[in-house]
Amino acid sequence: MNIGVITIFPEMFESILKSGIVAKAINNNLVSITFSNPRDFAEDNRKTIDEKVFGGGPGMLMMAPPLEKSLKFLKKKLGDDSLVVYVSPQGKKFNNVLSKKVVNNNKIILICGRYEGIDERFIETFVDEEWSIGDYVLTGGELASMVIIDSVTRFIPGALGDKCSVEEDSFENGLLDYPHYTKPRVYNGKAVPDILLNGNHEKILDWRQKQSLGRTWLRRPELLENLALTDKQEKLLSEFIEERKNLMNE
Ligand code: 4FV
Repeated sequence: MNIGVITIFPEMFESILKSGIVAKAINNNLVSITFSNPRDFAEDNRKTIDEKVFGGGPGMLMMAPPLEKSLKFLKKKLGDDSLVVYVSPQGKKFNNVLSKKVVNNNKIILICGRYEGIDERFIETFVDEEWSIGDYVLTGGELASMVIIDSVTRFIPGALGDKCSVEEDSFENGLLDYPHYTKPRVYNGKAVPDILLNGNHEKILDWRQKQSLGRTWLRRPELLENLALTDKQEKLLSEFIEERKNLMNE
């Protein structure tokens, strides 16, 4: 997987290049990250890459020409068929589906805005997709790009130690994850649910499915709307709701 990043702050990415799953994937040649700094393509010796916004208003905007040269530099390295993504609050919400799509595309160039953003004509001319990591405003696209790189890397075969952990991810089956427990068996007077200690895998699977369904119903009911639950899932969810009702009435 080849990732290109256009940013005026490449040093911000040190954190994911030096530690964790992304660093391991890079060392195992599962992913490469190539940076391009628009300042290196600025026309003046002050390396100006931003200007005032036409029509007035606060703040500065990143100019199209240095971004274009920066993009062409990366496309020469990664290939013209790279998916060009601008990360901004105006984009569609990034999620696991988009994340997996990137892995299949195998080449992506992430454009990190700064200031008020970038010239719209660059977006119209060169950007394939605009993605947002959430409805809040960051000071730059770098953190959003690191979020995307981290998420995508998890889906690269071999990047995560235990192959099956991606399959059991949150959202993998459209549901929130079930609760997890580890040693000590009793913590703060709270014991691990017995069901998890009696080794009956069928019952453990049912309990986990019930918890995932119940949590999703409680915390993100909108996720259930676009899910066709099986009869068994419907039964498990109604059991959860019933048990919860009894719990609340105790
Ligand atoms: C953002 C987001 C985001 C907007 C102006 C960078 C900032 C500044 N990117 N998801 N939310 N970007 O806030 O992706 O240029």
